[in-house]
Amino acid sequence: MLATAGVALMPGRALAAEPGPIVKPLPPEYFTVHGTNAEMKWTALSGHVIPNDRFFVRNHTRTPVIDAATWRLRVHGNGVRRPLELTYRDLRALPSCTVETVIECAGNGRSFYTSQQGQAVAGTPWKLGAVGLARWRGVRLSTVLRLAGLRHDAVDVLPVGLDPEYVTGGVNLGRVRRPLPVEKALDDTLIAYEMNGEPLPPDHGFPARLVVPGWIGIASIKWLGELEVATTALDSPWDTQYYRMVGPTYPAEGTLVTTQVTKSAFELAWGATLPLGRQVLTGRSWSPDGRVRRVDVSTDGTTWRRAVPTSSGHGWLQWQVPFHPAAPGQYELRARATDSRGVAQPDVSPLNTQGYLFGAVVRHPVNVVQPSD
Ligand SMILES: Nc1nc2c(c(=O)[nH]1)N[C@H]1C(S)=C(S)[C@@H](COP(=O)(O)O)O[C@H]1N2
Ligand SMILES: [Mo]
Repeated sequence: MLATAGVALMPGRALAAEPGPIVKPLPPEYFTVHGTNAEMKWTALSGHVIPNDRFFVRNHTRTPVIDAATWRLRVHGNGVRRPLELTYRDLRALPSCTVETVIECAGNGRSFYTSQQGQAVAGTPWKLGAVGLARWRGVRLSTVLRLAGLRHDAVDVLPVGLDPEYVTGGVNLGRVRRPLPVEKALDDTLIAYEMNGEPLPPDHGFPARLVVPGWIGIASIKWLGELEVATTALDSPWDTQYYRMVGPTYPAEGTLVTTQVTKSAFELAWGATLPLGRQVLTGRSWSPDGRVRRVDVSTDGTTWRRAVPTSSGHGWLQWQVPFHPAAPGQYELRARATDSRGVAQPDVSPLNTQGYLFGAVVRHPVNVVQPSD
């Protein structure tokens, strides 16, 4: 492999060619491709953490190729007393910490509004694979904000990505960006430069990205180039036009989406074929505060049994449950997680036009067959 400008070029990939929207290989065993995005297949999982080559990608445009040697992170705005510019080397020299946390798209599970609830929604028709858990290493955003002399009356931080400007319906919305309240910025937000022990892969934000635990994926701006800090509220199309809950049960202007909702998934292909007989089903559940109290599984829609945790539950909870189908045929598997506050996943998610935060119990079809010998 040939390394240039911080990007590993695969053998056979022409140097001069315009890279695709996603740089890394997208083998069909690991991914379902939706335009500029790639969804992780739930059969591609092995350990607790999702390896970099299997982690889902959500790009508004395309993965930019950024040279770490010339990259700068600019921190400016009336919310800081000492505007500054950090090089990659500067960033890596600051005190670091490591967090294991989930990044999940606000639209993860969106397709179930349609397939399960019969409702039309706009956006990428993800199943449950727009989520991943990784070990992120970097510098606390609070460290950088304090270095820049964060003012006590600062209210918002606007991280701006270095990917191409996003043009939709003939309108240029500018660089991908979304304001983050100072409280969250100072709490547990990270400027990450490593993912699972390696420099961030290009598709996941090289050389640096935000990681905002518990919040929807758009908060975790990739290819970070700028942080504008202000003493007045900032906005962007990603909080005024997108990532708002708009629908029959929401106010007309919609409500801002910040945190995620609790979800569960089986580690099975959609419509998987399973043999008749005794077996073990495995899956994972996760919630925005990183804690799941319990998970119940049903294979007939009426009786439920408690799943057995098989991991510490840090970031997401791995679990298993026995399955002993008595007859061949179609089954619908359901997993329902209960979060740390005792709130269980509902049967229905209230409709919103852009299909965000599908937290209802997903009905996962499987086909049980007589094993042929
Ligand atoms: N600059 C930039 N940051 C971005 C995006 C983007 O298109 N551009 N997509 C966001 C969205 S919608 C999600 S869900 C996450 C996905 O992170 P991943 O591609 O590393 O999985 O990145 C977020 N950060
Ligand atoms: Mo997203």
